Amino acid sequence: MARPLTPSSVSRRSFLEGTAALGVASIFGSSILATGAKAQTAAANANVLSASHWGLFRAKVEGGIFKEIKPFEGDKRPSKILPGVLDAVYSPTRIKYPMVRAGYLKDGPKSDRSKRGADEYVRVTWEKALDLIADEMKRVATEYGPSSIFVGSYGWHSPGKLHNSVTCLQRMASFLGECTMHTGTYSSGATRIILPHVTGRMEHLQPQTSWPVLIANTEIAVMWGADLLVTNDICDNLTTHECYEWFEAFKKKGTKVICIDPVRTASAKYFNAEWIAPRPNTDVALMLGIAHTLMAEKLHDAKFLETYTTGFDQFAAYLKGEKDQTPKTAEWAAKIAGLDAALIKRLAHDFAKNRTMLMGGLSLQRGHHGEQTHWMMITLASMLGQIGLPGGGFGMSYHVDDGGVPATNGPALPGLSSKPATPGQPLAVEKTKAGQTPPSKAIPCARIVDMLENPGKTIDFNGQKVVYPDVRLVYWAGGNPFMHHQDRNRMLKAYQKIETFIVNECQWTASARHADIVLPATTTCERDDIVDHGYYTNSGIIPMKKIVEPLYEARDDYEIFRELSKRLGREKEYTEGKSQMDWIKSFYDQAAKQAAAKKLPMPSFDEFWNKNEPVFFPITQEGRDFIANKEFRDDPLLSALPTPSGKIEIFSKNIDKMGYDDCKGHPTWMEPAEWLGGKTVDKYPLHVISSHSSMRLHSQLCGTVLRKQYAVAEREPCLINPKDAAARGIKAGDVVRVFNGRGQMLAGAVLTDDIREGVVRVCEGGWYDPAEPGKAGTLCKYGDVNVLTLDIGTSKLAQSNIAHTVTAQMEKYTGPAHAVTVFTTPKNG
Ligand code: PGD
Repeated sequence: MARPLTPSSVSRRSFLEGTAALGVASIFGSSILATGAKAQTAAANANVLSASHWGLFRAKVEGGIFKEIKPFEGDKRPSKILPGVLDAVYSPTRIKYPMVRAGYLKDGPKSDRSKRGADEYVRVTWEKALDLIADEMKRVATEYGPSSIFVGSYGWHSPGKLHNSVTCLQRMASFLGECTMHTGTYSSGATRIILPHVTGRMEHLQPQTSWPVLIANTEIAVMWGADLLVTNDICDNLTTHECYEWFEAFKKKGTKVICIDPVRTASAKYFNAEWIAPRPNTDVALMLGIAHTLMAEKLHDAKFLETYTTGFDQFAAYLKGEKDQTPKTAEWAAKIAGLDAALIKRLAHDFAKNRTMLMGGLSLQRGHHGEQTHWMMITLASMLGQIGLPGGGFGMSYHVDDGGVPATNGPALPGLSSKPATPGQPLAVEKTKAGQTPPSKAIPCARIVDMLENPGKTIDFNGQKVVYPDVRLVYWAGGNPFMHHQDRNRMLKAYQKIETFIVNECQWTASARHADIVLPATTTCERDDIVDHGYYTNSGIIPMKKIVEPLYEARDDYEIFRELSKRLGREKEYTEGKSQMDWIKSFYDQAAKQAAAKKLPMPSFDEFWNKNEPVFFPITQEGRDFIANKEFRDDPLLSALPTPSGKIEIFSKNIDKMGYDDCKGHPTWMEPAEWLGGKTVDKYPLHVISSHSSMRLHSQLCGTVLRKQYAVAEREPCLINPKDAAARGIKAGDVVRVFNGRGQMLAGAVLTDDIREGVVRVCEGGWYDPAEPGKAGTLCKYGDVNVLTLDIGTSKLAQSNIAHTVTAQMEKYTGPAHAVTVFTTPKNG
């Protein structure tokens, strides 16, 4: 049942502190001006329906203050972290005013950049801040060419089809010329590059065999590096957590679940799963051991392999060890994965004898040679021969965005485009000397630090060459690079090379604290928007009405970039003559047109908006009965896959032709740079994994009252096996130092048998809190795990991040006391 969530913290703290200091009228006054004449005004007393990454909710507003948040009645499992959405609006970490780093205000791009992170901030007017940015963008674009401006700005920002901060930024930047973008994601960077070579598709974006089909047919579900229960709490756009109803039914049916994960996850416990805990980063070896057993015992489906796949022979030769004299037996795999060979053989037998669904999580591919994991999983599923059968095969997104929930036939809701309809002539042209290869327009997102360090360097990427641009200005809106990127200390130094770093943010994140110019952005609660429900299911359209007027001097990203476009002489091109409400209505009307063609009734926009209720579309029978790859199985010729052979490519000629030493023509086990069987363990004997937290979304909401529920000794929790803790004299609740050659951080020890010996877990997303700001190598006082991680690409193929490939050491912390200070406003802020 949905119940009101009223964090005791809400009435307290910063909002009232803020109003006391400034007076409500002055706060609202400046904000109203900021949002422009066309913006709607939030009612002083109201119940407003709106949406967040954590679900749909109703907001109670009294006297212009957001007082209470209540999950939507139709939410199947309201998120326990919804109170954080309210708290984030009034959090002491809110950025209140446009701010400029003192050194930058004095010396501009020639400032002492080693002061980033350490310098004080100075409050400036919006006019001043916007003029500074526009002038600097024009200067860099004309002096060095538009590619010297990086607007890749990767990040999860907030849901909403209009105020997509990344899109707004790139729309404005398009007027300058071709600025540098990113390609790929930190999330699925390896799989999205490898799988189009294997099945012709990004499998994690495909509809999955539906849960009703799994309930009726699956005999074994293997949750492999996937914590369905935790990561389905959030959604890229909007969820009402439908999947949890199906989880319950699946559990009731009593289907066997196996969780393969170094951590006994929340899902393992919920589904009463058999827990198998291999050494981190050894899943490919484990899969190879299973595959070898299948082949050796003739349990593999030779007919399926012949009809639907290509290249099994080359792979079989590798399994047998024909070239390397190393058969990939269960015994071989057992040594690598730290498991029993008998268990690996049993898995092969059980998978072959039962209808088995392999559910691969994205964490698997966030490691060195991450391309291999999902490729090998599909190879294993091919050997089992159940792809396209009800309840069998593989699925790569059961862990996120309600994957597997039956779909509707609802319309797609369009949103603002990063490309204006009539951009006009670019304001600047690229400067390339004769004979010089022009820089690439986009770089693989996780290679940004390498790019900053090495302008002009050429790297391999998926059969192509990428030439790094000489980036002088970085603009981020809607992401937190000083959280999401690996090897913080290397990053800190690389960022000192750029002349200007600009950040639009709602919160004083570490990224904002390292920027030269910081602009305060509204949260979703302070602006009007619209969003679609269900990432894979198109199951509804939700009005996101403004709940309260923008706090302090926060402005919407859309308006910030409109103002910057105006300064570039392109305001009309940016707005296309539309107000915010015109855009929102136009998105809705386009969806309504599609819906009418599908005979799905939708109210008029005015009715929808004024009623302030969602529009939902019904699940279809096709959605309920959906079986992934059924068409391919039924007719492999007419429904051939979009690969060169039309089949599943266990051997890819295209990849083989690239000649990469770190990504061969078929799935291969390659030792990761750091792992429990590797060389680094002599000094750093613990493998660190950084799963996604159940209490926030990446770094979002880390600055809120929710932290009280999970922080240990005020730090990010670090799970450690009691045996590893005892060997180090560590007790539950101790402050520990986790360190390796790249960095060091404090954390709070949590002793648990739910983690494999030799492995520790610190969730990603903890805010970076340097003891000596601006100094590389300094201790992180809170627990940003990316001070420890390694920043190299998965391979030449995908060049994605390898956040889960890292070893470290841990000790009880006995050094000087350090208060955590990142969850406050910086001086003058
Ligand atoms: P978020 O914390 O979601 O992380 O990296 P990402 O940068 O997406 O950052 C979003 C930021 O946008 C927040 O700071 C938020 O305040 C801000 N924001 C929200 N709404 C708005 C808005 O309307 N306007 C503006 N201007 N800002 C807004 C996530 C990335 O981290 C991802 S996707 C993955 S999968 C990776 N995972 C790992 C991992 O597993 N392990 C490690 N060690 N590291 C990882 N990093 C990656």
